[in-house]
Amino acid sequence: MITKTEQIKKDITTIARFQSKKGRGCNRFSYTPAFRQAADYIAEEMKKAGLTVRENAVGAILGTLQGEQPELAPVVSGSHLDSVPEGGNFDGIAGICAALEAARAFHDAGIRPRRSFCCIAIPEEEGPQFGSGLFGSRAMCGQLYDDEIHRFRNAQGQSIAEVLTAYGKNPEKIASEMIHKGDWAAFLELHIEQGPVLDREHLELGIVEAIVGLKYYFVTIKGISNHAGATPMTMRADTVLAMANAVSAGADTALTLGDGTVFTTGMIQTHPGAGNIIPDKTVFSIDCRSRNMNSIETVMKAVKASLETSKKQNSGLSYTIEERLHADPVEMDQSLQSLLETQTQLLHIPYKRMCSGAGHDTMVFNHLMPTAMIFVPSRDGRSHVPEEWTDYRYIQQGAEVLYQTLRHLTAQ
Ligand code: HGY
Ligand code: MN
Ligand code: MN
Repeated sequence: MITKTEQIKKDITTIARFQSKKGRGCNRFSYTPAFRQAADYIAEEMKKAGLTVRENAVGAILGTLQGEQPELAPVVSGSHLDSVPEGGNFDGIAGICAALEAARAFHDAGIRPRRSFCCIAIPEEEGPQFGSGLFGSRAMCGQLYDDEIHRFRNAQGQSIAEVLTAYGKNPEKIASEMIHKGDWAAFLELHIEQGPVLDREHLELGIVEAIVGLKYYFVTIKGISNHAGATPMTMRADTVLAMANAVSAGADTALTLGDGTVFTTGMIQTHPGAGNIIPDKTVFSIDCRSRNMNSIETVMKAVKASLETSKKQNSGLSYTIEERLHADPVEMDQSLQSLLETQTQLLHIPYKRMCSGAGHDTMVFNHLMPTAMIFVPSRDGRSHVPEEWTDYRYIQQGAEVLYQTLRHLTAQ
């Protein structure tokens, strides 16, 4: 094996030190000073591995090992550098470090590939900061919503454009730097599974066949605030009650479909937010995912029907639903999967082909090029929590499969 576990461990534990705020788990939010430190560390390591490094208009770090025929489209590998609040140290980072270790392997072996190899660290994949997700890759692929960089704002009310500018970027350059079909030959991403499958089946690697589709919404319900004690139940326009009915309708429908569709409400804001005041405004998130987009439509129909019923039963209530992220389900490239499988078998790594329930930047790049993903096990299937853990040995094995596959692809 060329790739080194100790080096991967050093990279991951070093990057884990860069935190945007104190608290449980990993808190590294795009475009904060901690994010800058992590980006600078990765850029330095890329340079040491002989890569030419640049940073693009959305703050992605791209390190390129120039091939003998630089006119050929590069093969790209990497993942995201940001974390969820109170997340883990492996989500995204494992994929960046695996791609970085592959670059070191090329360098240490003195290999100049025919086609360039590019290692990338992508910003703002997670989404909680600006209430969306996959921002870095969507910006690079021209998949932003109209005026998203000015409309989507953080908890301090700052737009993405304002935060990017404060980070030293020029958001107006995003459009001119977009990648198009043919610009990259392929995108491969190593990522922790974030679910229980590999861990439960004592396997050490997953070859992803497909990534589920997802829709993300903010629902705003407006009602009438009043005294919690003196207002009879029959005289209320209680926005939390309407939310509770809508969330139950969505979750019950997902469960009843029984096709793996999932429904989550992870963000709830009430106004004015005092325990003895009936809230006159509730904003909550809906994250719905499925391999079958019709199932997501069915779930959202049930949510809307519930909100309509609440509104009919109570003229004091009104609501709006805003779409914040849409990503179609995608299939991974068959020939890339076969290449990964061959390398995995050559290394005698116990593996299986599987579907990803989590979303990834790969699903964005998939619209413009062949893509593939390598999964490594999540202990106890946990992720997006401080307990997130993946043995470094598994990441190194995955990095070796990635490297051998990149060797093959960059020789074509
Ligand atoms: O939510 C997701 O699936 C990813 O972790 N952003
Ligand atoms: Mn991730
Ligand atoms: Mn994540």
